[in-house]
Amino acid sequence: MRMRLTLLPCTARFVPHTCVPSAPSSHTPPGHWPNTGFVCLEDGCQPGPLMCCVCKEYGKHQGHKHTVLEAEANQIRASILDMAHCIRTFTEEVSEYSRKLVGIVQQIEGGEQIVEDSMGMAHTEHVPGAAESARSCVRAYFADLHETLCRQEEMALSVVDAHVRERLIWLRQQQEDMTILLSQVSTACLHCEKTLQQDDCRVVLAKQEINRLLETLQKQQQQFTELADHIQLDAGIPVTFTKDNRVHIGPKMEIRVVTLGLDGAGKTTILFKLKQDEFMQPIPTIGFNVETVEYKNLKFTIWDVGGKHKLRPLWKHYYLNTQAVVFVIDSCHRDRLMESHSELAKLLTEKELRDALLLIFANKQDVPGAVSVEEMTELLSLHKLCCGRSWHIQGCDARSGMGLHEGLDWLSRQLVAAGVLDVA
Ligand SMILES: Nc1nc2c(ncn2[C@@H]2O[C@H](COP(=O)(O)OP(=O)(O)O)[C@@H](O)[C@H]2O)c(=O)[nH]1
Ligand SMILES: [Mg+2]
Repeated sequence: MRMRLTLLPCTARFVPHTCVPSAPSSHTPPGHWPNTGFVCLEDGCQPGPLMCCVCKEYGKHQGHKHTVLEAEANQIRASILDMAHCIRTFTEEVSEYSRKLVGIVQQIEGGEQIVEDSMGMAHTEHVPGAAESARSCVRAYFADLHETLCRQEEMALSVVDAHVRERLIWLRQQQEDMTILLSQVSTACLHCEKTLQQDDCRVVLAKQEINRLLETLQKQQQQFTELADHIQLDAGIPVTFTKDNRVHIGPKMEIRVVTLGLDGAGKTTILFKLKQDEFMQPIPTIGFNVETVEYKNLKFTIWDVGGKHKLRPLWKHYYLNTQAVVFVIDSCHRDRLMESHSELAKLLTEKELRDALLLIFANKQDVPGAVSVEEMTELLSLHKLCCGRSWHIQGCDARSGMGLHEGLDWLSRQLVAAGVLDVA
């Protein structure tokens, strides 16, 4: 909010306050001031404080506190002089402020300035003001953005072109294969037809060859059926965009996720729960489990790496090309929270995980007394720890599956800018 000065009303602004003496009293001749000599000090008499001997003793100022006129006048003169000093300082301050205002307006607007060149010749030069500099800054930012977008668009188009090229090569190869297959089938048919019309001896002699031919045809038919079952002939090219403007082609976008956390936090249980309620191995994970979990238009390849102390140095081998880290914390194990905190802090310093999303599962929320998401955020100082990266904490119960899909939803929202359906 901008502050403004409250100005005096126009009429009052330049009118100095003057002390008007009271009108002559009734016992003085008109046009003459009474022989005052005194000044009344009573509050009620301030509009007419002058006192003559008559009104002091017998008139309206009788018995009032008073002072000598000369002393009072001198005191007023002294205070006017004091005030004059203050007014001078005040005027200087206002003038200085006004000068600064003029300077600031000039600095914002910019303008012509006289400068001397190396030959000592004076000429005018345009000096950009703050407004122009701010506009240039905005233009530079958007030009840069535009350039980046153009580059990203080129890359995305080249991905589409490469996909189309490969697909067309494959389809043409298929066309050729089908033409060859058809000609082989028709040659075999002709051969069979010819054999049918031959005499018995030749038919019998051709038996082996015909069997070989029929066998080959059967194999080819089987291969063709398998191929036709697996391949969907669809001209569609489904496109998905990631948040960093990369393009993905295909019905599902593949995401590489690594699940980390202390041993016993529930990583394997989460993985197996996501993998459709599969039976969970009751044994601790020694090496790693890897599973593909499909969810909406995403295909997560989840690496579940053992969390025992000795295995933690191995975690780093799983970081490369990881788009998201799922860090699992056992919410009912308060005395291990600090250990989780220090492992998480280490992870966040890893260069290869710099751009990875971070999803924290506060697991085992079903256990009474479990640390809530809010408390966990506070206890692990997550806002401070994860500052500057995309992170989210999600409460969950891996046994029932509560909260797991919400976590995947968050990941999908972070990764996909526009999906196949959004763009269509
Ligand atoms: N009550 C409860 N127990 C869980 C939960 N998730 C995992 N567990 C149990 O915690 C133990 C360790 O789980 P596990 O998945 O092997 O942990 P990991 O070492 O991180 O892979 C197992 O006995 C699980 O049954 C949960 O959400 N609630
Ligand atoms: Mg495990």
